[in-house]
Amino acid sequence: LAVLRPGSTAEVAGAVRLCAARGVPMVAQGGNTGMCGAATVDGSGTQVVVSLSRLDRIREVDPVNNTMTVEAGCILQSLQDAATEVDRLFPLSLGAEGSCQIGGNISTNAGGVAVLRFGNCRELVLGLEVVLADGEVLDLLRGLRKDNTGYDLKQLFIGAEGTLGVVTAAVVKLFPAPRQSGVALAAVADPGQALELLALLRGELGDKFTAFELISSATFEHTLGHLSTLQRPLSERHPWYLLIEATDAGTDGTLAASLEAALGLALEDGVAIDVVVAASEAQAAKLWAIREGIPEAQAVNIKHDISLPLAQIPAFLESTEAALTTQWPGARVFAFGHLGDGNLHYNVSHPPATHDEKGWQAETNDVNRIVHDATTRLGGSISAEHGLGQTKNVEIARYKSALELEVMRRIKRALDPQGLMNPGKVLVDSPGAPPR
Ligand code: S2G
Ligand code: ZN
Repeated sequence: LAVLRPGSTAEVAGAVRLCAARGVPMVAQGGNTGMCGAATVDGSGTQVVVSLSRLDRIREVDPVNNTMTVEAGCILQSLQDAATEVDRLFPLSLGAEGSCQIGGNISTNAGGVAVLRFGNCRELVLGLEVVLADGEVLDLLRGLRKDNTGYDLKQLFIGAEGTLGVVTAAVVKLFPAPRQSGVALAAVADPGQALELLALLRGELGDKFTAFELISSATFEHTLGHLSTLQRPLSERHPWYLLIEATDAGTDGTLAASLEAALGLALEDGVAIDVVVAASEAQAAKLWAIREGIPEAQAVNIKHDISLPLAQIPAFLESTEAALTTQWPGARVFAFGHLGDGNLHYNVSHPPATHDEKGWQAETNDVNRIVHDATTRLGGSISAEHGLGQTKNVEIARYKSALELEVMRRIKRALDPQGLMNPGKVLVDSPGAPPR
C-alpha cells in the first residue's frame, strides 16, 4: 500500500499505532539485503513497508563500557567505522556490509565470517529498543554484560524477522581493535582433513583464530573463472581450500610467526597439502577477494544455508551430492562457508543437459527436500544464518516438532495478537491474522 519512512523512534511508534488501529499489516525493512525475503511484502497489496533507513544515528559510543548505541537504520559498515574511530572493533562482518542495516542484521540474527571468534548477533547485542505491535516503545537499551532481572526479552526480538515488533535501536558490544592480523589459504584433501586442520588451528591459535572459510574446488574454480580480477594463489588445483584468518589485539608482533608455525605443523602432520600465507595486507585482501567473490558467482543456483554437527559434515557432503547427481545427472554442487560454525552454503546448479537456469528453479522444492532431509537426519538446521523469511517458513513446519511451533505461536499471539507484524514470515500461518 505504501512505504512509510519514519525519521525517529517516536515516528515509528506513531506509524505502528496508525496501522494497528486500521488493521494494516506492516513489513519492517532495513537494507533489504536478506536472503529469504523476510523484508519483502507479499502479493496481497494490503501491506505497508516500514523503512528504518532514516533512523541512522549513532546515539552513543562508549569505549570505557565497550558499547555503542546505534539506530536500526545504520549501515553495518558505518558501525565498523565508528568503532575504529575509538580504537575498537565491531566484529560483525558479511558480504552485504556496505548496504545492510544493523536493524536487519539483528532481526535475522546475522552471522558472517567472524562468528567463530565473536559469535553472531545474539552474542553481540546487549540491549534493544523495540516498537511493539500496539505502538508502545519497549526500552531495553541497557549496556550491561550481566543483568538477571527477569526474562531476557531482547533475545525474543533478535532473529524474529520483524514478526514480534520493530527493532529501532540497539546497544552492541565493542572489542579491542586488532593490532596484528594474518591471512592464509590452505589446501586439504577432503572435508575430514579440513576438520583436522580446524582442530589443530584452534589448539595452536586459541582465541586469535578468527575465520575458517571452506571453499570446494568446484566453487573455487567457478569463482576464479567468474571474476577475472582474481589471481590463482596456489600453483596446483586441490579438492578443498580453507581461507584462514587470525587476529590479535596485542602488539608483541608474534602473530605471523604463530600462524606460520601452526600451518607448518599442519603440513608436517599431513593435515594440509599446501599453504600460502599472505605476505602483505594487499595479498591478504586478494585471498579474501576470492571468498567474497563467491556469492556473486552463485546468483542462479538453488541455494542452501545449513548447519550441522561438525563431525557429520563429511558424511553430509558425500551422501547429499551423490543423491543429487543421481536424480539430476550433471547438476553441480558448490559447497562453501563458515566451517568453524558448522555452517555450509550448499548451492546446486542446473544440470545443463536437462535444465536451463530458469527451468532449474522449478526443481527447488525437490532439491530442498533432499538437502533439508539429509541435514535434519544428521542433526542439523535448515537455516543457519539467513533466517526463514518467506522462502523457508514452510520448510520448518516439516522439521520442527508441533510443540516447538505451538510455543512459537503462543509467543507470536502474546506480542502480536492482531497478527500485523510481518505476517506470513517465520511462521507460515500468523496466528490472529485477520482473514483476507
Ligand atoms: C556467504 C552469502 C549469501 C549466499 O557468502 O557467507 O551468507 O549464500 C553467504 O550467497
Ligand atoms: Zn554465510
